[in-house]
Amino acid sequence: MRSGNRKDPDLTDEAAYERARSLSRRGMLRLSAGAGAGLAAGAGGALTAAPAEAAAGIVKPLPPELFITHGTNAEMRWEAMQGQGLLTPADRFFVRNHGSTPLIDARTWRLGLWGSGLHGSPSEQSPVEFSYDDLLRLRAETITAFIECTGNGRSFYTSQQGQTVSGTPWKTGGVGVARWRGVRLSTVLRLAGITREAVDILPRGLDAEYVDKGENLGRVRRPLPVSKAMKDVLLAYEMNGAPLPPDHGHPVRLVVPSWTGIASIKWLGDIQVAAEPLYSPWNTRFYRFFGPGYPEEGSAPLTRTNVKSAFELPWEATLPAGSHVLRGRSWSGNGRVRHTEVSVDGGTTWRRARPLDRHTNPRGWVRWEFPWTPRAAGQYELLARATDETGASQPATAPYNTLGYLFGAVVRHPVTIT
Ligand SMILES: Nc1nc2c(c(=O)[nH]1)N[C@H]1C(S)=C(S)[C@@H](COP(=O)(O)O)O[C@H]1N2
Ligand SMILES: [Mo]
Repeated sequence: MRSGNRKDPDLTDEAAYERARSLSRRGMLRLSAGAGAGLAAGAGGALTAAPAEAAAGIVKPLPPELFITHGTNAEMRWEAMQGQGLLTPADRFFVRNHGSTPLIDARTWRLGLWGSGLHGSPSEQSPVEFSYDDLLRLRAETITAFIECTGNGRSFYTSQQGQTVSGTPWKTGGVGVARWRGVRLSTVLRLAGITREAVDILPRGLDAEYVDKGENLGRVRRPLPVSKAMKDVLLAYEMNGAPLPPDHGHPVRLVVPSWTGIASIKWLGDIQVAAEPLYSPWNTRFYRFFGPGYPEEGSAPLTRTNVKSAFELPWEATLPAGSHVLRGRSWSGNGRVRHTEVSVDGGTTWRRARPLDRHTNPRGWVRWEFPWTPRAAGQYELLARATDETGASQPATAPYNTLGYLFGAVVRHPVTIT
């Protein structure tokens, strides 16, 4: 146990971490000075930009029957999960890129770890390094986990609630579940010499610096508390049994189970490990709740995702009259999904859907089905509402926040019966 006479809150405790992050903006700016956006010299490796012709900077094909594209991002169409098992195949896994997918050569790539939270405080210029082969030689671990964008469902703030929010107008396809194989981040942090004083890490991607409305915010990076980093985070080099594809972070990405997608930094280049709290625009100006009811500097940084559900149907769907078995999935950053209810009459009556999987993975999703014989041709709205192991459920409306994060309300799926 750490000695109890520190004046600062113990930031290795998740709750204390969240409270401490609700600092004044001035406090954050002061603390973030020096944790700058410089390049990781010594980390990195050969790096070339994806060809400009590649659709929206994404390397893999984006057939319109599998994806809806939004600028540099592509969301999965939910009918693409019809007939699939528990995993989302890589060819239809959503892509959320701040810029273009970089093409990185695993043979010259190095992961660099540095900072005041490591023994000897190695500098950014001479970090503790791991090659791809170094990581392959360490004990491998496999986890099945979803990655979900914090903005998944954002478009429903507008279409269902009439609210204006900024950001990519995702429907519910900004989520996927994969089998990730790699090395535990805790193993690498221990090998690099993490100290008992370390409170935060700052993983940083090798994609291009992110320019937001003319302002260069540096490379994509988001602080992660040591408490989470040491718990269940993976340095992943495989996705669904194959080397990580370029768009999903080749050669190595973080997989931070149950937390908002931004935590799972792709194309990982270096990790700062610090004995003091770290800040970046990705935990100060983005990925917090802003708006009425929130402090000016926003809520604490968002961590776990909320409970959601989706039907494996096109948006919008057209079905012939007769009997159907509707299928869908539910998932939650809080843990296991207990059950899902479906309404075919706009939310007046609800009945439990039948679960398809006996064992539920707290970091994955559950599949369910629901028989439905519509009485007449016409327009319907199908609703699905899941409840997770903490008792959290999906309300009729989601509390507003200006950036449209964590839309957790019931989605009204339009279906026409012909
Ligand atoms: N380096 C880097 N890492 C990143 C991002 C990025 O743009 N650059 N996007 C983040 C966001 S917002 C999400 S939701 C997930 C998406 O992962 P995927 O593209 O593999 O689905 O990656 C995260 N990691
Ligand atoms: Mo995201």
